[in-house]
Amino acid sequence: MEKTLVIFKPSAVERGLVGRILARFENKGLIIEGIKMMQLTEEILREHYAHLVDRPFFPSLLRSMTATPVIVLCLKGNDAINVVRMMTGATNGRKAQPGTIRGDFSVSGQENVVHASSSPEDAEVEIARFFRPEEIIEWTPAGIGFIYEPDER
Ligand code: IDP
Ligand code: MG
Repeated sequence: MEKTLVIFKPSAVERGLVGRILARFENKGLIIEGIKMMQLTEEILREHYAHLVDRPFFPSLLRSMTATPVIVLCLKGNDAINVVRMMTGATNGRKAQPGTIRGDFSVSGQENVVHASSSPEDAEVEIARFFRPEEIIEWTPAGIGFIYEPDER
C-alpha cells in the first residue's frame, strides 16, 4: 500500500481544526503510521517548497508555515496519495470543492489548512524529510478486511 505525507498547517492548528481534519482521514479508512508535532524551520521549508522559493509570496508562505508548530502525519492506504489529494481539494480554499477539507475549512490561497504529497516520488522524499525511519510504525488494523477486500491490500 502507498504512504503519503500530510501536514496540518498553522492555519489548522491555530484554528483548532486538528481533530476534525484527522477524523476525516480516519473515517475514510486511511491508516496512521506516523504522527507528531514539530516546529518547522526556514531550512526545511526551503527544501519542502523548493518549487516556490522564487515566487513573490514565498516570504509570506515562510512566515505562515512557521507561525505555530504543525502536525505531520504519514497515512497509509491503497492509492493513498491520490485519495488524500482528492480529499484535500484545490490549493485555493475559495476554489476547492465543498466537501473537500480545503473547500470546507479554508477561504484562502495560502492559509489552506493542509499539505498533502502530490506524487509517489514526492511522498517518499517528504516522509523521509519529516520523519526518522523509526518514527514510521508499520502495522495493520485488525479490521482491515472491513476496509478493503483482499485483492485491494
Ligand atoms: P498544494 O499545496 O495544493 O500542493 P502548491 O502549488 O504546491 O499547492 O503550493 C504550496 C503551498 O504554497 C500552498 O498550499 C499554499 O499554502 C501556498 N501557495 C501556493 N500558491 C500560492 C499563491 O498564489 N499565493 C499564496 N500562497 C500560495
Ligand atoms: Mg504541492
